[in-house]
Amino acid sequence: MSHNKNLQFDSKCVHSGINDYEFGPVVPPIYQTSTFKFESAEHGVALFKGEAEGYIYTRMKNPTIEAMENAIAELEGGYKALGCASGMAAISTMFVTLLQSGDHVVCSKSVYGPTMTLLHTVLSKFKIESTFVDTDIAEEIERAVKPNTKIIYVESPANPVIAITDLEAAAKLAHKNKALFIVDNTFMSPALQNPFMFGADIVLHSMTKFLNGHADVVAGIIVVKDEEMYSKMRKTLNQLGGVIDPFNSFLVHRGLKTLSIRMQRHCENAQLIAEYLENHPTVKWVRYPGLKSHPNYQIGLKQHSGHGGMISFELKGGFNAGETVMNNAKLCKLAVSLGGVETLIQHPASMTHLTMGEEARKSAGITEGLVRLSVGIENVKDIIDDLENALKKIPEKEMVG
Ligand code: LCS
Repeated sequence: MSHNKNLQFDSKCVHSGINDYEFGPVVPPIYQTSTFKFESAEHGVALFKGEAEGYIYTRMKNPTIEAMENAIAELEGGYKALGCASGMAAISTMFVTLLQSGDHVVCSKSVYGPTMTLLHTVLSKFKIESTFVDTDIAEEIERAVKPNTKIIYVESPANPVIAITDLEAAAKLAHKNKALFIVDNTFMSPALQNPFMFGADIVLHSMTKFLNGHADVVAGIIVVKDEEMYSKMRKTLNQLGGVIDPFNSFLVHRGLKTLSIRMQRHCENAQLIAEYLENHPTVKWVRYPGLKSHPNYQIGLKQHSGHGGMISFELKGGFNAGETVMNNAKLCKLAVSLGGVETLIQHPASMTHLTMGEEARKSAGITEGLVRLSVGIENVKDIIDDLENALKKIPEKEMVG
């Protein structure tokens, strides 16, 4: 990895994690094998004892997976990374590794629905408590911290309300209370934000999104800062078993090569679309980190180098108007997920954030009329034309609200 250290970020996207392989391929081969042959019984024992370097079984380690993990660790500025079968596998493996019965978690009120549901339903069975607060207000985190708080967990920007948490302030609060600060960096990707620079202890991603970028893989990753954490996390992942497979790793690694230029286009398009929506007569409000109307616009400038591809907005006509737009958009596909090259539109209250329940949604600011756009890399004119056509279909009586 070290020869890439001095490269610029976009060059690292192309070259990180690539080793020398037999026959000299320029990309890592797909080692589509579940298991690896030992040279002898003694060699097998040495591998299991950790006295020899090598591969045993793909759930434990695989060269294709390792190549992708090393690339992402390098892009995030971490020590090592652990490829998981999904973003949720990464999140649950992280929580199970770090928490025990009696511990407490402070989590953003606005997070991907199943992350909140995991804490509420699965981890609560093991007597792990959680408090959900507006982590974009640092005082709220401070008020929620208790002597048994072990983790402060945030998404920034958060899914789906695009709330921005001051990462440096949250990290300081966590460390003052001997808790770990964990950041889900899915919405930004390492091309735009490196939470380790602001004090994060662990960075997670759903690689299903921008890292892979092509809407053809479900995967996740945990990036850690040192060997002690890596080894703890690897042991748990090995027991829980939610590892990524070699083919998906290959696809993610391929996607990474264009991460930098994709993110650049996502940002350019989303900025223009957010400004277009903010000035549209049918739109009540727009949340995008690149709009000065964002309450934490200044904090965003401090911690990310681009404003990303995710926009939320509410129409004056509320849910009914939103439904009209979603049903009439053609280029913007009506689908959940995000971060791919194609523009997607969806309704969090009835889709991605349904399991959170109405009360938790209300408290997180996920209004019934909120529409979420994952802006793709198409020509921005085509995306705006598509939205304009769909917005035109809103009946006159629903234009005001
Ligand atoms: N973290 C964030 C911020 C996410 O947006 C998602 C998925 C996850 C974690 C979980 O990752 P997965 O297991 O799906 O790879 N977000 C989704 C969304 O907003 N729509 O569909 C999935």
